[in-house]
Amino acid sequence: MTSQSIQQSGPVRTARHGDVLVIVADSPPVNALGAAVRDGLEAAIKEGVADSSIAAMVVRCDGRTFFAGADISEFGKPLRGVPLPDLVNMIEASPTPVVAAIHGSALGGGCEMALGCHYRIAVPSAKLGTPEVKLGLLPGAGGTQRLPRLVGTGIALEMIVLGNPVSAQKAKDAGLIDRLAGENTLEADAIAFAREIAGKRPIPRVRDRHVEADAAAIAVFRAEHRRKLSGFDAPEACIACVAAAAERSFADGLAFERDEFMKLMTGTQSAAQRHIFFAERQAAKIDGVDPATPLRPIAKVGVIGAGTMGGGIAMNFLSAGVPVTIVEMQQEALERGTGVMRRNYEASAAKGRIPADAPDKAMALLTPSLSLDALADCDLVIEAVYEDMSVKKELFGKLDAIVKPGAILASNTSYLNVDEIAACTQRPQDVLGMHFFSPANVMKLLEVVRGAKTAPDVLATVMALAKRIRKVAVVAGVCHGFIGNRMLMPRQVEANKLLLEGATPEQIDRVHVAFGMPMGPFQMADLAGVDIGWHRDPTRIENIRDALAAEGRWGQKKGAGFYDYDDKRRPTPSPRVAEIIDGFRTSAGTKPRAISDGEIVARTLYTMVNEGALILEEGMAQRASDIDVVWIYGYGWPVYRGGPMFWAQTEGLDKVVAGLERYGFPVARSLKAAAGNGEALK
Ligand code: T1G
Repeated sequence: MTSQSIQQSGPVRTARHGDVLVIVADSPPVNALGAAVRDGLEAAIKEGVADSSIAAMVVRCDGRTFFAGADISEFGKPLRGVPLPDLVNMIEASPTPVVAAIHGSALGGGCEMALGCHYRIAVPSAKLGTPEVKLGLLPGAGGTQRLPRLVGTGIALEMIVLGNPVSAQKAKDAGLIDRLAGENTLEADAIAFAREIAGKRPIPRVRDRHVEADAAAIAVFRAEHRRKLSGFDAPEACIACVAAAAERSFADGLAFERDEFMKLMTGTQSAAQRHIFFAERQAAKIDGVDPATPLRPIAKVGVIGAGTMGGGIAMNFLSAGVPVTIVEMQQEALERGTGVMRRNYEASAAKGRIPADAPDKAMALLTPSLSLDALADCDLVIEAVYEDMSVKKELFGKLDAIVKPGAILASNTSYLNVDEIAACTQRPQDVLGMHFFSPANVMKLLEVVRGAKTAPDVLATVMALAKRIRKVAVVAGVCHGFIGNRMLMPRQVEANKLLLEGATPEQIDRVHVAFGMPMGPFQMADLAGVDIGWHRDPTRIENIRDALAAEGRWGQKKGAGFYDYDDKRRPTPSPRVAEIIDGFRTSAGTKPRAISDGEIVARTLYTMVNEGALILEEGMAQRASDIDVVWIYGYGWPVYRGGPMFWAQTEGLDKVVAGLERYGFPVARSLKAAAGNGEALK
């Protein structure tokens, strides 16, 4: 059947296929439902309704995906165009049936658009979801009222409160879609389906369906996810809206949803979470490097060191289908490391997180070796050996002679000077840092450390590779600790000083956990290991950490660190640690005083912001939002606070500066200037 193009309204066009009107939106990159798209859709639907020869309509998108949601960049700005809820209601009220034809991801407002349609068809690879909660919001175009009516309270809670998409098959099984199309025949199948349902009456409207109240499902859901949702405003609002779908009329439910949506939209949490959404994507952009820079092909990766870090690093590439050669110096260490990797995969498979055959597939791509020569054909080699400059310098000298020209050499160092390491090779332009965070196969952050001589294409290649291995990469400059660990230092210094002045580990940790961090500085030390970075001389006791390490209080792994632990690793405040701290206070002649939570925040968190401002002044981070991304994805900073630099804005830079000055800290010039001018740190 030939089509006849009738109308183009901005990014939306229509084409008649006999008695079916196909409405096509084309608004790259993700067909976000911005004002022009909404107005175009409104015009197209009105055209179809007004034409009595049209028996049914199909709505679909060009490009890689169905509507991926409202246009987030429009939020916080004056509304233009037809509001999305009104558009969805208009479609649902149409006397001519409308079929949503879905490919890619129908997300947020896109899923709500589909719910307003009368039928839904999708290709098998499509996903449908309502991820608004990840932006600190809730589906605000009727999704909280329509989705429960279509799939029931239980699945609606999973989709709306956790924000995870479902596959087309799961959507079909749940009744969210009516039919699966051929992967490559969506439009034709949708037109055929439209003809099939064109004469059916009554036209099915989701709003006419009923959902039974299910308080038990809600109670079970809340209990199961309490920990993960704590601190966030949006999840509870989502749950209340899903409950309203069963308790109120559709109209009242919509009104309730609208009220709850506006409360969230105007709150700081959503602003923070939307900030991180864009910040994460902005971090992938490298200032001064053409996005079209040709990348070096990375077909094979070498990893040196099969310990915790090396094994975790290797797993990232194996999971992405990239062959890895992993090198250790001793057979026993090599076997232990590869054994840990396999067990990690098998544990994930046992939990259903990866397919049952994934462990074998991944490990089949791994080539263990005891010789650096095995790295000769690798396109990228990452070292994860002992954190010692002389060891790394010697290794890079050897690698320089072994690996092929054009291969990239990366160090996983957490602190050390990448330029010094690069200088041990004849190819400093091919050298950079790739700082993974432990456990490397789990943590999403990757600090990509740009050396003074790192070539632009090398940097662009590694930044692109990060996305391929599902990491969030941030460009860092060469300085001690780069971005994240550098900001950790003032926090650690002040936390230990506060102990000497009268605070306790549990008080400081409690303040940080109440702030939203997954754990406080001392809980983190016990988890990572109090002995990390210790000089290993038990007779040399210069600070509290040395004293703990000297008597074997190395943290959770030893059953004792800053806390005492039972056999289930549950922590309790340690009288022995209190004794040690008192000893240092006495030696220093310090009389312990009561310390307020506010002082702890100022001295451990404001100082981090101050260090972040210095990092920006020195060009060690490209932008303030990059620093936020580092702390969200590398250290678990609560996303609803938007990262340290965003949080400082919401706290008030003048308040941060006043706090720093009150406790005697030299305030970064840029921070003081921004506070004075009422501007944001860039
Ligand atoms: N609005 C505006 N821009 C968006 C966008 C959106 N919804 N989604 C993506 N972009 C931009 C993104 O910033 C990037 O821009 C480019 O598109 C490619 O994105 C009323 C209120 C769809 C799975 O939360 O999950 O609907 O950096 O790099 O990896 O109830 O984008 O190129 O300049 O992520 O292939 C709900 C968010 C909105 C979905 C594709 N929808 N997007 O992933 O590409 S709120 C969402 C995504 C809402 C209603 C409520 C992903 C993707 P640039 P990308 P990708």
